[in-house]
Amino acid sequence: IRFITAGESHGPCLTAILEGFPAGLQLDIDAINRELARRQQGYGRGGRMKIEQDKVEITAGVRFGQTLGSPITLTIHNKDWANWQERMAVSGQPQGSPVTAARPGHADLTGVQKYDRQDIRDILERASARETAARVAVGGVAKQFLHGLGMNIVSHVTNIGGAAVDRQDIDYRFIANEWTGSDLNCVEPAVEEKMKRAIDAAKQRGDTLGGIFEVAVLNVMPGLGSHVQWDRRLDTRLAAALMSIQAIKGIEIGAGFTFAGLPGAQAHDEIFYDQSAGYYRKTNHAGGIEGGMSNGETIVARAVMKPIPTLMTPLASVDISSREQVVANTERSDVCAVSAAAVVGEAMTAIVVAEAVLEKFGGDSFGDVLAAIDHYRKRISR
Ligand code: EPS
Repeated sequence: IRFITAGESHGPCLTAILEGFPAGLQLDIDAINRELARRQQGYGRGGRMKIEQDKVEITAGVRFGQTLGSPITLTIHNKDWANWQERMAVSGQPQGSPVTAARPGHADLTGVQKYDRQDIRDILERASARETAARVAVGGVAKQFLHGLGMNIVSHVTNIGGAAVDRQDIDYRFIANEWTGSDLNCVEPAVEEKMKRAIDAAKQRGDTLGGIFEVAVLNVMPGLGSHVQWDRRLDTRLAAALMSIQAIKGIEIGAGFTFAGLPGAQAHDEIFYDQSAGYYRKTNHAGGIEGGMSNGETIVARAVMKPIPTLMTPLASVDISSREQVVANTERSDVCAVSAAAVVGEAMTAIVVAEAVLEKFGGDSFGDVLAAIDHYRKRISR
């Protein structure tokens, strides 16, 4: 499967086209909308989220609730467009004053240099993480496909501005089956309170915060991805997909950077066998991926998000038209969006895993995929 998105943050809509998706999947559009709503939540989001109530409109690839195997087109209308029609008009003369004070940490400066633009808005409109709404819609389709195969994708926030969950024994089944979520998607209420206070303090200073989220995939079959080529490794693709989310600066799989301090005897997950359970491990430092392939354990990846670069107490910068030293542009923005990024992380993970499933098991129809998986499971359990 492949997908691309289009759309500016304050343009009329965001659009995604998803191609290569099998026919015959019963699609629940309300479930996609619930994912979109989850992405909009989170303590520390800005005024924009009060304007938008993201809903997906599907205009291709689905008939009577079922996917057709043809490209699926997903559109999310921007309600805020009503307030930006002149400044974001497709035709006519430029309206409003251009943005010229580049924000450190944003695409602003390099974007205008690269694309030969004089108004930073020409760059920031597309660099904005608003684009991730389209990815969450695509991920909503991928998630339903994986659910149909018995897999589950969850996320939680482990760190915001240094307020961190230190528990190592996160129970992903609890998150998947019982947890109903919270304001910041953090499973420890006491830590979440600290996170909220950190966000409040940052807001008061006109500052922003980043953090870390974790994504897990449960009930994955072994053998997704491959050791035979660099770009077929599941961890390669998962890391790239998570890194592609705006403001993400680092990825870990399983024990990740803590491997640096572990001797081999403690680092690797010993293998056991049981008649009913088959092969299993008692630990999961590998994060469910060995040799670039899923090994049947829960896939665990973490991503760190830098603080949002739009500060209400702005940093030093340069005006791109006068070249004078100024302070950066201030815009209405979020103080912290890590819990939203976690939902985007689930979506990107779902897309990567769905792609790997379709590569391994082929199938133009959902029924073909199920049959191929059934055959494979029987073979590896012999
Ligand atoms: C964003 C700036 C803010 C955020 C936006 C991302 O938007 P605005 O400039 O309209 O206030 O709210 O996020 C979303 C709109 C969204 O849907 O997540 C930015 O500059 O990246």
